[in-house]
Amino acid sequence: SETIYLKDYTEPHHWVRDVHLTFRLAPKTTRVLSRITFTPNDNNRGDLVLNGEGLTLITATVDAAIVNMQITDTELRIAAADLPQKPFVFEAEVEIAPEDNTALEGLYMSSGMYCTQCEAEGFRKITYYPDRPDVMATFTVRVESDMPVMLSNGNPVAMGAGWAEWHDPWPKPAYLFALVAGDLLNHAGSFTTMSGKEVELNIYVRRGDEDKCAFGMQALKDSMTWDEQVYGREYDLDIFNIVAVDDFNMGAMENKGLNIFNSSCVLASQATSTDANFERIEGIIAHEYFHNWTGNRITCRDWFQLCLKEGLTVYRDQMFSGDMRSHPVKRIEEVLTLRARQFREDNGPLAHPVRPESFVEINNFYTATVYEKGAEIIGMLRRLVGDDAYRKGCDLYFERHDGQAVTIEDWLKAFEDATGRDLAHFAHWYAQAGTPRLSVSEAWEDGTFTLTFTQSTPDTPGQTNKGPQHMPIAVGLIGPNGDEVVPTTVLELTEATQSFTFDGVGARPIASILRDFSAPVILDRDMDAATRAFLLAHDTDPFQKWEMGRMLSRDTLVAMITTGATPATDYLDAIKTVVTDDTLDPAFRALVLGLPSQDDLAQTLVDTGHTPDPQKIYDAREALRHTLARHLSDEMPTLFSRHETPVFVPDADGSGKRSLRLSILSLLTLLDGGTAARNLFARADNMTEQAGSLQALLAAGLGTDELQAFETQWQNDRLVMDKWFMMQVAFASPADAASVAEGLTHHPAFTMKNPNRFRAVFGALTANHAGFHHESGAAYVLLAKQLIALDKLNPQTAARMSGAFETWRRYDTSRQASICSQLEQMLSTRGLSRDTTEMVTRILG
Ligand code: HT7
Ligand code: ZN
Repeated sequence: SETIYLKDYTEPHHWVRDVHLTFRLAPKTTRVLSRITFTPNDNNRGDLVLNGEGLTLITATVDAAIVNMQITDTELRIAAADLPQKPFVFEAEVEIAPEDNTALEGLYMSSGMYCTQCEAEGFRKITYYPDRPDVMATFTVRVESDMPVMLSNGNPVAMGAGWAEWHDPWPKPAYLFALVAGDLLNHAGSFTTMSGKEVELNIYVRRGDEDKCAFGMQALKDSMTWDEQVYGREYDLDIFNIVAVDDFNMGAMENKGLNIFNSSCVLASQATSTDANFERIEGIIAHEYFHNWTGNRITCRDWFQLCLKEGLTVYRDQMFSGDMRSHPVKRIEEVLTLRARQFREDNGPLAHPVRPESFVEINNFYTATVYEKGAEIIGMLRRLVGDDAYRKGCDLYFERHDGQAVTIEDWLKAFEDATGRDLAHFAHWYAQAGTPRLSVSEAWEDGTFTLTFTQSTPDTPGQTNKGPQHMPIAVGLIGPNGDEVVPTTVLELTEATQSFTFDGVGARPIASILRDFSAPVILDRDMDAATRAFLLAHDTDPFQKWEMGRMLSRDTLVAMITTGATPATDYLDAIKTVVTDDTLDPAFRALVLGLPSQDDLAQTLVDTGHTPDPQKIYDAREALRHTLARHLSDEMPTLFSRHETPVFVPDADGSGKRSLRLSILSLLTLLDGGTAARNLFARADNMTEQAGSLQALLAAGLGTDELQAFETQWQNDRLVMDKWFMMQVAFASPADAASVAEGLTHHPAFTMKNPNRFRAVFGALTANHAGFHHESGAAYVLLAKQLIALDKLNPQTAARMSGAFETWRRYDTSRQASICSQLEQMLSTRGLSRDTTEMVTRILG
C-alpha cells in the first residue's frame, strides 16, 4: 500500500465552487446524481482527479458532453488536455448498495435507516469527488425515498411526498457531508443565539428511544451557550439536527448542521445510563457542537493537520465539562485516560507525533496522541501565554481563517501575532513523538530553594536524538507546618537542564511539582513515602494531592509484587484520612481510593527493570483491595449509607456521591459476602447503582443470579445489553476470561456487525489485563481469530482493536512469542485490509 507524506502536499488541480447531489435511495441500488462546478487552479494546473471507490458508473459528462476518462479502483481521471481551461460542470450518475456496506463508511444502513459517515475518506464511496479537506464547496442535496424523515446538511429548502431538499450555504469539505433517511421520531427544542436568531434543534431517534433525549438536548443548549460566552462563537444555521444511529464506528461525527451519533453517546435515561454515560454524553455532544467552529468553519488543509481540529476541540470540550462539573475531578480523570491511552501509545511501536509525517490509512491516526496529547498542547499554550492572550489568539485565528482549510503553522502564527511571542520552539510538541521524562532535584541553602530540572525524550519509531521541549511546569512550595509558602508559579522549561531559585524561604519547603498536570510528561522524582503522605494531606493543588495518594498506592503494589511486602499501616492510614474527610468532594475521595490499573502496574514494573507477570499483578491488587477493606471496615457502613442519593440527578454532586458509595460497596462486598450489594441491586432505581452493585458482586466472584436477572430485565435494550456483555468479560477471573468471551460470541444477541457489541465483548477482554495475558495464550488466539473475521466486514474497527497488542514487548519471551505468532497469522491472512495490515505491521515493528 502507498505511504502518503506530509512533505508531498500540493494543492489540487481543481477547486469546487458548488455541488448538487440527488439521492434516489434503495437498499441495493441507490442512485447518486452529481452536478459539480469545477474551476481550474491557476497555481497547479493538471488533470481532473476524482476519488471514487466501489462505485458503479452509469454516466459522466463534462459540460454535458462525453469525454475520455480513465477509471481505476480508486479514481476517475480526465486529462488536462481534454478539459476546458475555465470553470466547467461535471455531471455523473453512480450506483451504490448501502445495504451491503458493513464497513460503516460512506452510505450505509443501520436498523432500516440510511445514514452516512464520510470522515475521513468516506465520501469517495458515495460518488466521484476530490475527497480531500482543502476542497471546500457549498452543497445542495435532494433526497428521494419513501422514508418519513430525510435530512442533510444546512437548512431545509423544500419537501414533498417522497422527497426533501437541503442547502448548506457554508463551504465545506466532503468529509462533513451527511445524509439520513429513516422512520425516525424527533425530540425538538430551540435556542436563541446571542444575536437573537432562533435555531430549531432536533434529536432524531428510533421509535422507542424518544424518552432518552432530554439530557442530550440540555447538553446541546448548554454547549451553545458556553461557546458564545467563553469563545464568542455563535451558531450559523437555522437548524441543528442530531441523529442517533446504532451501528457506528466511533462516538459521533460533526457533519455540518447534522451531527450523527453512536446511540450510546446520545441516548440517556436514569434507568438505563450510568453517571459515567451521562458525563460522556454531555462531553461528546459538546465536542461535536464545538467542531462547528473548530473543524467546520475552519478546517484542516490535509489529514496530517487532524490535531488542528481534534486537539483544540478536545481541549474545548474538557474545559466545558470542567465548567459544568468540577475542574479538579475532570483533570484527574483526563490524566488517568491520558496515561492509560496516550502514554501507552507513545511508549510503544505505534508512537507517532501529534502531527504525523506519513500514513498509509488515515483512519489509523484518530489516536489518543492526536486527540489527547493534541489537547494537552493547547492547554500548555494557554498556560504559557495566559488566559487573556489565549482568547486574543483564538479570536485572531477565527477572524483570519474563517472559511479556510489551514495548518498548525497558521494556528501558531495567530498566537504569535496576537501575543508577540515566538512559538518556534513550542511547535516541536507537534513534531516530536514520545513522552518527555523530567527529573528534578532539590536544594535548600540560606533561605534559597533551588529546583533543577533535566528533561529528555526517548527514541520512538523513526525518531532519535530529540531536543528539549518548551514546557510550563506549575509548582508551589509548602512549609514544614503544612502552610503554602509559595503559591502556584509557572516555570518555563526550554533547555535540557535548567535551575530555578526561590529566595526568602525560611525553612526547607516541600515542593509540589507539576500542579494540575501542567505538561504531559513523566516526572521522575525521588520521594519517600512520608513526603508523599505529607503532600497528600497538605497540598493545595487537588491534582497533586490525588497524585501523591496514587503514587503511594502504586509503590505499595510494586513492593507487594516484587518483594512480597505487606502494605504499610502509614499508607493505609493516609488513604483512610482522605476517604473519611467530609470536607473533601466525595468524587475526589473515590478517585483517591481507586488503585492503579493492572496495565499501569505492568508498565511501572517494566520502567523499574522487572518483567511483569500479569497473574502476580492481579493477585497483588486483589490482596490490597482486601487489606483496604479490612482497614476501612469500621468506617465503611457509614460512608456507604451517608452518600445515598434519594433523588437521582446526573450532576457532579450526585454522581460524586454515588461514585464514593460504589467504591466503598466494592470493598464492603469483599467482607460481607455480598449482602449490601445484593440489597442495592434489588432496589436500585438507576443504572449507576444497578450496574455498580452487580459489578461489586462480580468483582468478588459472586453475582451469578443477579447477572441472570439483569439479562431478563434488559434483554430488549441493546445499550444496556452491551453492559451485560461487557461486565461478564471484564470481571471474569484471569483463567476464565477467554472462554467467557468465546462463549458470549454464541449468544443469540451477539453480532459482529454492531461495533458496540463487538467492543463490549472484545474491548472488555483486552481490558481484563490478567485475562488477556493469561499464560495459556487463549485470549491472544481468540482475539486474533475474531479480528480476522471482523476485518472482512469492518476494517476500521478491526484495525483499531488490534492496538490491544501494542504492548507485547513488555512481557516474557513466551508471551511475546505467542502474540507475535498471532500477529503474523493476521498478516498472512489473504485479503487483510490496508487498515489492519498497517496496524499489525507497525505493532510488529
Ligand atoms: N471527527 C470525528 C472523527 C471520525 C469518525 C467518527 C465516526 C466514525 C468514523 C470516524 N472517523 C473519524 C469524530 C470527532 O472527533 O468528533
Ligand atoms: Zn472531534
